[in-house]
Amino acid sequence: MVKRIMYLLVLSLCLVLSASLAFSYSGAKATALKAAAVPTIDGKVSDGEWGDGIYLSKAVCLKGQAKYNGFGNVYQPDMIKDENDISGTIYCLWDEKNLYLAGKITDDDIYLEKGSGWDNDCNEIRFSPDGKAVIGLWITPKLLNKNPGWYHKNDTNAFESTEESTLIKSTVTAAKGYEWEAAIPIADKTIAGVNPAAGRTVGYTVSIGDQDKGGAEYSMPCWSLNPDKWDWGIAFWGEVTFSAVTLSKPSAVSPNAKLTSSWGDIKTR
Ligand SMILES: [Ca+2]
Ligand SMILES: [Ca+2]
Ligand SMILES: [Ca+2]
Repeated sequence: MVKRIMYLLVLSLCLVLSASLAFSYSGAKATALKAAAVPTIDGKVSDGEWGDGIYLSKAVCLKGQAKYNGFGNVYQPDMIKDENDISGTIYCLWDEKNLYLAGKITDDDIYLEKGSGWDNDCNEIRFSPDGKAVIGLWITPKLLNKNPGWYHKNDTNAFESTEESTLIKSTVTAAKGYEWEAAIPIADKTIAGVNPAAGRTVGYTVSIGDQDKGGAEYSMPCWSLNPDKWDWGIAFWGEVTFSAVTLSKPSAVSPNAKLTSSWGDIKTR
């Protein structure tokens, strides 16, 4: 444990010294562990399969009335009732072949009627390799209530599309929530620019889009280390480092990561 803590301290110091990205980051440091065992992409986030993730709920999201966040999204955190309304955990692992992403979301009113990413219940995950270009993924368990899909927009190659994807598997439980898993080949155009590799650091931000009542409501828990500040850089963006440390032992899925930004294991801050 001591060795691990020392490793994290050194890692954190290196990150501070090497920080040169353009966004005014929130100060959040996350580590995405390497997948020793490839997650089974079956649309079920099994205990221990993904390690710990970043937990999002009303308690850790931005407060206040509807706000524009700079990406074209309006956040309405005041409309979130409780953890049953919307909450959940987003996961990230990597290896030489794939970037692995997953989400396990509690939502008491599933809405998947639309053919776009953000008009449905969805998870938003963005990376930025340089603090300028954004690689955005809006992943929904079902497009038009049929199959998993996503809207993705990548500034590094100007690729933008909405489509179903066989890379994503999902499970929807009406009135309770949904979960999804994806293995995205590193060379896939949707994530061009992320280039996960041991020691590489990129910007990231995650949030959950929640449509309820027939799509009439759009509240969005957005993870933030500065929930009282609405500046989109300070509030939303953190840095994630892809680590050579592997997720090698099963660990319980933690709903308590809260403000600790961690993907794959308990890490940092
Ligand atoms: Ca699985
Ligand atoms: Ca809801
Ligand atoms: Ca919903």
